Amino acid sequence: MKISTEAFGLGASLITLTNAKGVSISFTNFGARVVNWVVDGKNIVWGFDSCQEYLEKDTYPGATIGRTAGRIKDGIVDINGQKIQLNQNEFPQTLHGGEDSFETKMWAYEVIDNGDMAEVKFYLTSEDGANGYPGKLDIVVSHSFDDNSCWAIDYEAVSTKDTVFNPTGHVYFNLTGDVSKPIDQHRLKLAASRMVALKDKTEIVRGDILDIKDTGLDFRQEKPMQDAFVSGHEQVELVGGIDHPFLLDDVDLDKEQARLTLGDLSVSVRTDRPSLVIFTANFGDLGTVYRGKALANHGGMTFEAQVSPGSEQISELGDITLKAGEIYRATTMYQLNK
Ligand code: FUC
Repeated sequence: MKISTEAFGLGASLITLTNAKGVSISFTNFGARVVNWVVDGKNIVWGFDSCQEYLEKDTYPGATIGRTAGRIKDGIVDINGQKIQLNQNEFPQTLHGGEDSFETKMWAYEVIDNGDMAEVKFYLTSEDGANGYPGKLDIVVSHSFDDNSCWAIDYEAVSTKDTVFNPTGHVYFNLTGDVSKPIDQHRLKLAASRMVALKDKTEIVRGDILDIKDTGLDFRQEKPMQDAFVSGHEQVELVGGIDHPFLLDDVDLDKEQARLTLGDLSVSVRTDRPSLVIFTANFGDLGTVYRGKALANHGGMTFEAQVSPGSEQISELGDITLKAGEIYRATTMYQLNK
């Protein structure tokens, strides 16, 4: 593995790993995020050119999200029967762990070269009470990349107090390499026959799980994203695309859960988390400029592996409690095929 490091602004680094196939992937310790994934000259993930640009435009793309990914209604969680108020950065909700969370932190890091695989390990301590979350939390997020072009994210964390923890990775893909082109013609295969319904434009959960078999949101047979966008499905109409937790039918790290394809390029997703939040960048005509190109509506899509948001309202979704001293572990992998 070829490894290079350069300055990325505000004292941060950009670390680039290039494998034997000539595919490269870059990470920065600002938000422990992925910035570039370049195959045949095409950059297939959203990214900016410096930390400053993330702060000016959007701090979420590619970032490690935490302590809790997605929206928590009224920012209230129940820990051991006690109601805890979290920072309400999308008032009255908590989004992605509250304001200035993992995505804007400078993480410590080290790079480990194992020959046909290299690993960038990011370290962060989140103080007891940060954004209202109990417990001092030590987190390690490891991004590894190998000669088969498999990018894996491993999470490990431990808290000094009982708390809640549900991180994710916020990479946006656009396999055209150009964010001004919508992902409508990307084909998706997704092993999910159920999805969590959203209530209204606040995008908190409604309280029910929807059977999506044979609807516009059923991707068990591969089909273009466009088919969902024009399906007229009430949940698609509500948010102008997809911004939903899909519940995986068979949670198993060894199984392909999702595959996004455009032409001869595809990315398959594996995870040990029970759901994938797919967000199709329903930003309308916002037009944020990435690498000189103005973002189109549906100019990218995420696969945010996590326990589905809304577990406070729907217990079937899982439990995001992390007990004091218990080790949290999770893994998600993105495999590039071409
Ligand atoms: C995703 C979405 C949200 C939000 C954010 C930036 O996780 O679920 O709606 O816009 O990212």
